[in-house]
Amino acid sequence: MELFSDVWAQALQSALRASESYQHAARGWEGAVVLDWSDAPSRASTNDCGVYLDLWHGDCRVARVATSADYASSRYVLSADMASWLTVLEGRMAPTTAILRGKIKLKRGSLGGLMPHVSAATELVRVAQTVSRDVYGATEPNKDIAAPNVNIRVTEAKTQRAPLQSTSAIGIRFNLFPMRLWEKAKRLGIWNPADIDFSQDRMDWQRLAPDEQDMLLRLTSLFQAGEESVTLEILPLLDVIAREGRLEEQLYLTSFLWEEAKHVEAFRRFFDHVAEVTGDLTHYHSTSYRQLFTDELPAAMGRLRTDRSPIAQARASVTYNMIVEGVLAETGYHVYHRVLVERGIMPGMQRVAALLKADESRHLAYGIFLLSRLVVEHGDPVWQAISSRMDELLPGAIQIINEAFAAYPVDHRPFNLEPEVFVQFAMTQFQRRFDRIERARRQSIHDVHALEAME
Ligand code: MN3
Ligand code: FE
Repeated sequence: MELFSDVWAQALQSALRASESYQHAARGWEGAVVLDWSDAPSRASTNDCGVYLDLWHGDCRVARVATSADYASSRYVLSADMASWLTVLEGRMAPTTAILRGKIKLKRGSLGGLMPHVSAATELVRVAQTVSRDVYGATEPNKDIAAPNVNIRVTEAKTQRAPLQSTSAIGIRFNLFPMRLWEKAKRLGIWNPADIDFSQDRMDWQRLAPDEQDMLLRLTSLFQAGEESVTLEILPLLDVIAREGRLEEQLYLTSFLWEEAKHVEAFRRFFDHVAEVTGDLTHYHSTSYRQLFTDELPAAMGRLRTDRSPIAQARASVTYNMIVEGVLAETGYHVYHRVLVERGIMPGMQRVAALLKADESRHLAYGIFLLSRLVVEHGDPVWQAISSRMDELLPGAIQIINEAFAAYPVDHRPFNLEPEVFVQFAMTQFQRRFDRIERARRQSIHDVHALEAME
């Protein structure tokens, strides 16, 4: 009895047909999928080592070992080596993460088309996990790793401050990575939102089509609420770093907070002086958006008030830096900036987007540094916490992109924007950073400080 056999395919079909949660999650899904085993030893041609699933509105109509014709007619071919399939089937990596990290490759079909069906894919994999356990005896997903409450080396909240550093023999270590970021922040982060001239922007705004205005209002309201959230939620991290006596990091983090505050100001100036809207904008905030910004971010950051463990710090930084800043803010500003530049409109907001991108790249560089330092200092338990936190949040983050586009007809999207553009950019950046942090498992603290100041 093997994975990717006919018996496995049929067991999977029965389990899918018996699963109410799959039927519900996949009710909007139409189209066949081939799950391809790329390094199968029996492989004679490129098209004969996969399982074909004909999936239709929550049903699995056919399941069998895929034929060449199945490969050619399927909407999606998802391909991976056995090690990667097992990572997913044993619950060690979420399917979305596996696709985004390139562990599972899309040999056929578009990522953009798959995105609206994140929950269907997740349910399918969950069912496949139970089948693999029953039929194949695969191990239970590692609950210890996934559980949010794992703590290692929990240190009691210090009530006493570490001795002052700048008057000690240590002084300030200008060569450390955070000090190099601080130097950059003092040169590049001193722009003033109040100095930006929005007069041309206002004229350009009035000439936009209603759906284009709606799209820009939507994106800006997501940016605005996001920037306010990160400004409010960064404080517990500053407190942890201060109490650990990491002076150089604390110096840099003062610029981090000040920059987030200016981002809040800059977007509000757009609403006040360009779009001239006064009403409530929260109707643009979708379910997944609220989940991340109202629940996950405040919970992960707020936890640092009572739990300063490396695991809690890692989960907070993944949420704040990797997901909110890395997947969402940076991608959003990149696409927003490109749209305005390509249309040659709103020079004031072009400048805002360019400045924000530069500021955020320093924030992300700090996030990568912090996570790498935690991995070097505390080893694999922290790496596992990072990886499982990314799995928890990535599907929802992608869902936010998808939900932002749901308001517009597929064949008539404002500015001809495709969700695919966002996802591709986010994926490339995300992979690069994930790999960077993973390298820290084999590195020393010296290597981590030798990071490029601008990644
Ligand atoms: Mn910001
Ligand atoms: Fe930021």
